[in-house]
Amino acid sequence: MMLKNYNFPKKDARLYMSFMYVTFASLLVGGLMGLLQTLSRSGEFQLPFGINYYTILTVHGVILGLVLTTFFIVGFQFALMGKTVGLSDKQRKWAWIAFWTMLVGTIMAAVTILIGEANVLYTFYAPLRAHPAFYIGLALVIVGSWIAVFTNFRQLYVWKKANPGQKSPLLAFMVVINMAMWFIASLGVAISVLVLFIPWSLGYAATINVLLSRTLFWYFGHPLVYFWLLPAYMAWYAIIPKIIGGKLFSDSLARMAFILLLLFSIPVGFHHQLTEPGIDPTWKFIQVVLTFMVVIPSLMTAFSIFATFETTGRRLGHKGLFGWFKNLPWGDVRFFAPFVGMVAFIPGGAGGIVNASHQMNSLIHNTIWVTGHFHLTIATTVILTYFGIAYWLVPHLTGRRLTPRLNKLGIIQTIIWTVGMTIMSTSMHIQGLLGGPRRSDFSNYAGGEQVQTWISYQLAQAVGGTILFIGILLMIYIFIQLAFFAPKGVQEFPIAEEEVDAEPTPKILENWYLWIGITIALILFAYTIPMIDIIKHSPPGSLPFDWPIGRS
Ligand code: HAS
Repeated sequence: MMLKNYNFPKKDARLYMSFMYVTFASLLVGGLMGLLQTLSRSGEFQLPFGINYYTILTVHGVILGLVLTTFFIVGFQFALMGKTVGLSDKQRKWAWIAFWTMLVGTIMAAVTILIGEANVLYTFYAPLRAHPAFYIGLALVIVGSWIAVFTNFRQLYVWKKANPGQKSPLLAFMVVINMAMWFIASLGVAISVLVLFIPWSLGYAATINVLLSRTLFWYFGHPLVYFWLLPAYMAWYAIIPKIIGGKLFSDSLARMAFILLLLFSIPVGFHHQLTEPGIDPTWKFIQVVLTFMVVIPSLMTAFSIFATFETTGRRLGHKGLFGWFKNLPWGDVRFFAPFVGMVAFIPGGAGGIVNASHQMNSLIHNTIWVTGHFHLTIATTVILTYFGIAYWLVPHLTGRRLTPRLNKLGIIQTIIWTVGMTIMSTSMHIQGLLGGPRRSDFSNYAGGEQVQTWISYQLAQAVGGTILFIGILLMIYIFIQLAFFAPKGVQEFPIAEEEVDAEPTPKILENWYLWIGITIALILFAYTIPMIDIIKHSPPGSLPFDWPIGRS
């Protein structure tokens, strides 16, 4: 049974909107920091009041990469669960507890960064050390998200009990996969924060095990990028087909792609550490192979989206080789913004494959190429899809309508974003290939010819960054309109249906014991021996406990 045709009760809508308010407030703050950064790196502008470059870089990364994403994802996923399997009073209470825990944690971390006590960037690599409140704040954000995880699990469980033998709604299944991945992955960062960083920042431990902390971070850090991506895939698989007037391409294929992402997204963290000493090259190689496995579900996604576009267009009667393409709803921002996101993922994904290719990684690692890569993936593919979702989700929650004027502004916003990001990300990729380092502001230092060449690319990035900031202001305007001022009305919550003659989905795809079991087995295979090695060879005093095997 699907509950999608009922409108959310006010109590539920208020909950989901609270997550959206934090999302768009974060967009404004984080975006402003991005603008300041690109201006500062252009060499044409000095940061006012002696503000430290690393303070704004940390605010930018933490607020956009960790806060905006997590609040949007948790809020959107709660809305999807509410729509497909329902939300009880008790579950709503837990969802609010999740929200407030995450918000308190965010405020704690944000304050420490803003007062300059946590210039440690969003990866908070040791031996950079922040105020303990920064790590405690991050731990609270994670704990809050875990409350959301178990509430979502419970929502599906209760629905299953009430609907014995029925397959779960596709979107609810996808949410549970994403939350299972998030929970398993965030255990790594939680251990690192609780066992290594907090005791060290409080002064209880004299030193910290740098390699162990980085390894635990990247055990979490790569699935983190899929935690951002999967809600976009939810929209591509199960929402966009409805918007373009079509049906689900294949329920089974969509579930299989999500399962593969769960299996292969975690045991691959070493591809961020390919240049690091202390990890046996054999294990790096194994994780590179697993990284290539995680590309497969994205290729499946590309295939099935193309197929959805074509079959829908042909069914609607559009003739010729490309008639189906020409007649896609280009004027509908709910489709147009995510579509541009999909196109950006073609070079974004190709760049990821370059990064993952062991030898090529040594060319681009720690260069601004990597920054270019993630501005295409998270800051274009994912964010434009989130915007595409917000255009219908926000008015649906506030009982308003996406008017033709706001729709047009959304199209303009998407074009501004595309232009700004093309300039900024392309120049980052080129500067990276010329060896330009990431995370450094050398624009005020005299340098040779090479530094001058890098700075000329940074000037282009400032132009792109300024255009993007205009895009952010426009998006905030549209959000405020949709939240408070657009005319009252009914906005559809689009969920695609299956073909009437669709093949039944194999039951095995919902065998959670099997998939979680394989996930854990793969993680144990990819991490156990290298972790034992790392701990066994750690420097004296760098661990808060005695290691029974003894150091060599
Ligand atoms: Fe990545 C670094 C490898 C995907 C984000 N990545 C990063 C960092 C971030 C990030 C934030 O192996 C920096 C971390 C830091 O601060 O150090 N990445 C990959 C690989 C993939 C990948 C193999 N990354 C992402 C996604 C991200 C993201 C997604 C965010 C959401 N990445 C790396 C590696 C590094 C890295 C190394 C470390 C580099 C270093 O040395 O530091 C793959 O998942 C990509 C697979 C994707 C595809 C594309 C499929 C295309 C689709 C679109 C279809 C379009 C249609 C429309 C249908 C194969 C699905 C078309 C219509 C038309 C008409 C054209």
